[in-house]
Amino acid sequence: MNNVKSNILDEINSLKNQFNKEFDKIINISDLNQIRVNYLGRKGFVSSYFRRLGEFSVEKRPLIGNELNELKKYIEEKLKEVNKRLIQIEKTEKRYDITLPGFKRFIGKKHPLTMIMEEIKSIFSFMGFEIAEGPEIETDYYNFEALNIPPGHPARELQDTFYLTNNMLLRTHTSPVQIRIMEKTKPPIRIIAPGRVFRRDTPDATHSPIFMQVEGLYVDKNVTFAELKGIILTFARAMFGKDMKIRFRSSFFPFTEPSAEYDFLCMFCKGKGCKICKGAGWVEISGAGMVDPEVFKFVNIDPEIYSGYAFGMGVERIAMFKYQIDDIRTFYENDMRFLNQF
Ligand code: 2NM
Repeated sequence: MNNVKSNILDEINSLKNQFNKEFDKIINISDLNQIRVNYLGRKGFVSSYFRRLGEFSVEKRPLIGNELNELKKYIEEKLKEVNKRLIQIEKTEKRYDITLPGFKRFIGKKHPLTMIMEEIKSIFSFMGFEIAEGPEIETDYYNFEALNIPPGHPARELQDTFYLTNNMLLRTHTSPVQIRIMEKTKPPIRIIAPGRVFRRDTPDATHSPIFMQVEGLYVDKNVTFAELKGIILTFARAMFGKDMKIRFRSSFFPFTEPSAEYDFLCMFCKGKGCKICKGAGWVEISGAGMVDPEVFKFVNIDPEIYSGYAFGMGVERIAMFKYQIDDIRTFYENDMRFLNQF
């Protein structure tokens, strides 16, 4: 009898070991269900031992019954726990197909014109210029009249300007910003006016009806043309290198007197003459001059006390020289093959 008892207890123990081995191999819900049926089902291992209880004496039955109940509880607990984990995994796999390739993320970067604009602003900020902004929709007064461009002047013509009404237009330069600042500020004034400007031009490799400008203005007592040349030269060297040279040619603007157009030494051939500068050794940048006393009268600055210089530059043009781009239109096409190069 003792023998029988110890045998059945050994058998129950080895059944537990067998269960543990099979339990470790469960990888999905169907494995789990199979094991549940094999061990806990009506015809399963545990039930078959319960059915054999009658073979043992009344005194032994509680001990064996207790062992079997413990084993049943043990198996139930372990299966419940793995069931929970498997359900969680199946839910996740339904939401995400982990076999798909990942999404490639673009790392954004600044547009080349933004980078050049920031560089220009930074160079002039370093030289003590404040940054001033104003509206892109302007009145005839600020865009033309206060700049000494009277009615009938060719610069006002319908071909050159986008008019919204008789009196309202898209600014053709950022000079109106300078007028607005001079109206309400007592000199010294030292500003740059960066921004978008508009002209009725047919697009080609060097023209765009929308482009960007930076204009500079310095008004104080005893401001001279020599300082203007100094600031332009300092800018040229900061932008294109310390061996850069500049050249002024006399010119005319209604809002400056005297006026000049200024050139930079060709960055590509260093003055020797090449295709970019068409053999000249110089590339034209923009215009500059001493603020005309007529303009000062519009903004109530006394030209007997103050003088000032002003200059302009096209941002696209500077960027085209810096990056060797031969067509202004490529800046606005948003072609990633172009933009990714910078
Ligand atoms: C240029 C060339 C020369 C200019 C003049 C003024 C103002 F408001 F002071 F009169 N602002 N900008 C100026 C002068 C702009 O761009 C080609």
